[in-house]
Amino acid sequence: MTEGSSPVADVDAVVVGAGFAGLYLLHRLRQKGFTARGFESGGDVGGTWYWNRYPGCRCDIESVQYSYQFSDELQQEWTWSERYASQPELLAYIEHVADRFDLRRDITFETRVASATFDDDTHLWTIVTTDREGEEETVRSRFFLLGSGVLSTTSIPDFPNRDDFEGDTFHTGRWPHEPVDFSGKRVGVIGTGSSGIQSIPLLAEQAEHLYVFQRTPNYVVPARNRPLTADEVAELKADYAGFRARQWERPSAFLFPFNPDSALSVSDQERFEQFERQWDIGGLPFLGAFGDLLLNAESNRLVTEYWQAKVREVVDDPAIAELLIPKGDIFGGKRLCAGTNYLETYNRSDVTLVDVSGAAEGAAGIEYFTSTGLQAAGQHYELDAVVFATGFDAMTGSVVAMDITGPDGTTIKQQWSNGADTYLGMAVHGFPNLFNTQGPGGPGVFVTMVTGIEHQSDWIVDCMSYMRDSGYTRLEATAEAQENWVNVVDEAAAQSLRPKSDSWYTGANIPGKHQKFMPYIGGFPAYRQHCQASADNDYAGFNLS
Ligand code: NA7
Repeated sequence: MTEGSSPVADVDAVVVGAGFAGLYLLHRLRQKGFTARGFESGGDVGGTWYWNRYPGCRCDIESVQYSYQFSDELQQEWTWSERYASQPELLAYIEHVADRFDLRRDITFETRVASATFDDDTHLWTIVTTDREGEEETVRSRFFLLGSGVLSTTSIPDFPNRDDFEGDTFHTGRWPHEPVDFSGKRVGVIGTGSSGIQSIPLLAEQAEHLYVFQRTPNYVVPARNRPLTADEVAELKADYAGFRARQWERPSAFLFPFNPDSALSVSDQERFEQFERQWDIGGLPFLGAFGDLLLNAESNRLVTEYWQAKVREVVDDPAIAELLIPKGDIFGGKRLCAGTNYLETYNRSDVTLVDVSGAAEGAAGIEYFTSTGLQAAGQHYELDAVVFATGFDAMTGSVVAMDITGPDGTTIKQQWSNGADTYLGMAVHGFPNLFNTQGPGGPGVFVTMVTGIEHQSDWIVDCMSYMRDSGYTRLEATAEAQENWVNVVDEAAAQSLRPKSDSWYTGANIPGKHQKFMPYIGGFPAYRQHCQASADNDYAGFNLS
């Protein structure tokens, strides 16, 4: 730029992240003739599946559904080997997509977006990135598109003296690329969410002794992962389009046996048999046993009762079984966990479950670390390694980590400190020409992620095309449209029992974070209608200029 001239855009869009969302955005932008640059802090594509390499890591949604559908050639040439793909297979798939559509050439790896500032004179974002060596680059872009991840900003609680520990430490969401050998080691795992539940059985197989420090037990059902048969794959590939169409009509964009009846509408015996059928299917589809498990407190109590009996059946020691049963929490309020040999692992003599809830008399949870282990519930545990399976600053963490400043000087971090309000889950009043994917106010994790990503990305790039065709250079969600959308999101949440649970959906897992149930849970078909209605009405809810 020469002095005095107004800056020009380097690209039409900057895309943050090279996971499922970032990659598809880049592909779609290219298809529609937009120029784009992607920035990714990791060393390669993959997002969640690049970072989460812990033992046992796999998807809890069936792979044939948790995959792209924009290209039938891709669907036909890729064959999933298991019902729930493991992390290596998912990563191989994403790498294949990146190669097949030549997406890496637009992406700068090992580079973070540090800041983005919108200039209201030029209608451009000035984006500053920092690479691993601290080198900065500035890019001017018309649009700023975020695919930075729902569960990508790891969280490790601030345990006293944590740095004193001289053994090895790991976070499940930042697992090393080299294999880690825990043989002969005393290993502590902190956290019993999905990541803990997937990794604990495999860590137990390796470690000399495994100590699981559990603050809150979680509901877990058997995943029942298995290889896909050749017949299943052939049947799917013969009508992938029909399968996808049916998927799109489900509230979660996830096909599984679903019984719409109330759990209260059948006899005790019929209810038990239905729970048994769904238990045998395994995984998250267990929640499809009855239509009102998450709507009606009595139905939820009945499924909880069924589940508790299963725990007592599987776990040999009655005292351990009681510790593994959540006290008073909604069944499925937190994301239901799908495990393999999880409960059974507590029958091993080389696994100790330590209650760090602080509930026992005189106990105070994890008190502090020492050079050789940690002090918890009044006792010192000597450890060689600690695995933090302590989760993420979900949904907003990766967005507020960037210094994103709107035209009035407000940062998105400041604006979201009292609640992450959005319009349609993609736009934020005060932040023109910015679109987020899978963020607060969107269906996010309540629809099959990859399907939701494709839908939002298509909508975003269509909106950009509309602006290009109409000569608009600035778009901003109106305050009124955003307020109305927040009400739609809140009303949908109010129908469900889920917000009653403290979870990462509500921000409760991060001390000091504003607490509110963030996702839109009105269902994928309803969400698509809302998005379509805006598009059909010249992007109603936005000011365009
Ligand atoms: P989660 O589900 O947020 O689980 C984190 C776990 O870490 C959970 O058991 C927490 O207990 C525990 N935790 C957090 N802080 C502490 C402290 N201070 N002391 C003891 N224990 C603690 O994260 P995941 O990675 O397992 O799963 C996230 C999502 O990824 C999952 O839902 C799937 O969608 C995929 P708490 O319940 O807070 O008492």
